Amino acid sequence: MHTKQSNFLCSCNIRHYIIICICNMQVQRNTSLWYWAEYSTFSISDEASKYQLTVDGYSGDAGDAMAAALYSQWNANGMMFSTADSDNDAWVAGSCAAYHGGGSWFNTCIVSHLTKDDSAIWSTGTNVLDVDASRMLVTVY
Ligand SMILES: [Ca+2]
Repeated sequence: MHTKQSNFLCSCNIRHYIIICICNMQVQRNTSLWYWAEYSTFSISDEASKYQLTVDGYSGDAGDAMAAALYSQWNANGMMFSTADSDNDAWVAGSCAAYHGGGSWFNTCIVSHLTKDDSAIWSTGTNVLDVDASRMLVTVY
């Protein structure tokens, strides 16, 4: 069973001026099956810190693409948020947001990119897998 059907419960650490908590990501791969990833810790810092992400405590069946990617330079944990006009990633020679489109907590670059322009990415293996659809369940405080 790859689809989680349950009441959404978000458990997050709230720090500084955090007003949005995203802790449950769902992706649909080309098999039409949905997979999910939930984090017991998902906190975002304030604007001055470029909305730095702390993510930990994975559970689910999608794999932990945000905190335990195959290569550490793909992890989103600890990264600041980047967009095409605000490059805060760890890729010195370029901008992950300009290259992939969308915005995210890019490292160099990322395998958990659900706002990518053409097709979302969620992967923990050797291949970066495209997904057909994705959902982020958000709790606003
Ligand atoms: Ca950069």
